[in-house]
Amino acid sequence: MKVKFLHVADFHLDSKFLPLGESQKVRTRRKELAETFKKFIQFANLLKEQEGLDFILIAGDLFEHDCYSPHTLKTLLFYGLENLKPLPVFIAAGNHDPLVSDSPYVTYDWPSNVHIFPDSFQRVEFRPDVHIYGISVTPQNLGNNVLQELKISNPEVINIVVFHGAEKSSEKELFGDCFPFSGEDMAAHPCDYFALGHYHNFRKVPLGGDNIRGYYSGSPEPLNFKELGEHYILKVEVDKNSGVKVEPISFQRRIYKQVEVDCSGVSSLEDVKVLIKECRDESAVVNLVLRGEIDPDIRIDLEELAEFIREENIFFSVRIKNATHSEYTSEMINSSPLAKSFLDVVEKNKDKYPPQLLSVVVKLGLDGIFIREVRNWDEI
Ligand SMILES: [Mn+2]
Repeated sequence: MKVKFLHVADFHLDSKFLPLGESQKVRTRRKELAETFKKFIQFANLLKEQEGLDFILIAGDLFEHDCYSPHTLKTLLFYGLENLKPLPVFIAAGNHDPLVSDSPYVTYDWPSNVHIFPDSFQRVEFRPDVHIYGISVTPQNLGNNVLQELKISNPEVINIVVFHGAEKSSEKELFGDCFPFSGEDMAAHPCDYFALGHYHNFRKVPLGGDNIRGYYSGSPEPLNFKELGEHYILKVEVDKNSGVKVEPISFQRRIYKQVEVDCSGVSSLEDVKVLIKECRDESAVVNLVLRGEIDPDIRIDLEELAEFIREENIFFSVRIKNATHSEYTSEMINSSPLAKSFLDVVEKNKDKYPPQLLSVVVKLGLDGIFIREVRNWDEI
């Protein structure tokens, strides 16, 4: 008893790519995303011919409800899905492409090999020995823990579940509240594979636990600066006896990466520019982090640096974070009545707040007083 399929999620076709800012770059990324979708279709067809493929699962956020273009739907999406015939394609809508009355899922005729799951769990008997359960997101059911509603009718067959939801493994990862669930909710069901969408990087579920049966394929293309590293679609084989084999395959067109530049000891912004230039990668979308201890009198002008990077075409696109810090000497503090009274206030309140919080307050306060800039605020 076995089955082979592709699991994809979070294509976000026609994504706004907002963080890129410049419209030319947004257009380029949209085209690249479309190319990646075409490659996925070609790959599915090739696999179907060469080694056999049973179906495709799409775990939500295929497009974005508020910015899809009919052109993309017809000439890219429907055309591609039509091309896969007779291969069945199962779609569970996500929070960006919810199943609402004016959704293209409802208003357009989809190719006949496509099945769109409704707003509560539905079982499709793909074969007598393979059952697929899926559910689509709507504004009404979005906050539900849908795994608590799931009922598996026959544990003896291969059971596959597809939905777009957030594994709540730690407070830090709260990512909206779309179909929240935990590893325990998943473990309660006799299922062989959970095809998940929502998190844009590949990851296994439960995160950090054993008994892995769920996978986030992640988005095939990175969509914002946080989505670093490799992005995949998944080729999955489920064998009721020997278990699950998952092979991540990447068609990614552009790498998003983090570049760290140590600015310790620079004597001007020009020095920082030289250091940045050494990291040149014209094709990469870069999360640039400036680190190190610098003279508090040297101001890191992020706008000027961004302009420089654009003019010199050092990266395709960049977001810069100033994580440098300055040590303020006692001479400096004594020379500033404001700094002195600020530190007095902190000292007087030191029993009321955790020391970690106070050290952040001191850092931000002294930066504000001496360099008139707040650095690193998003790490707090
Ligand atoms: Mn998404």
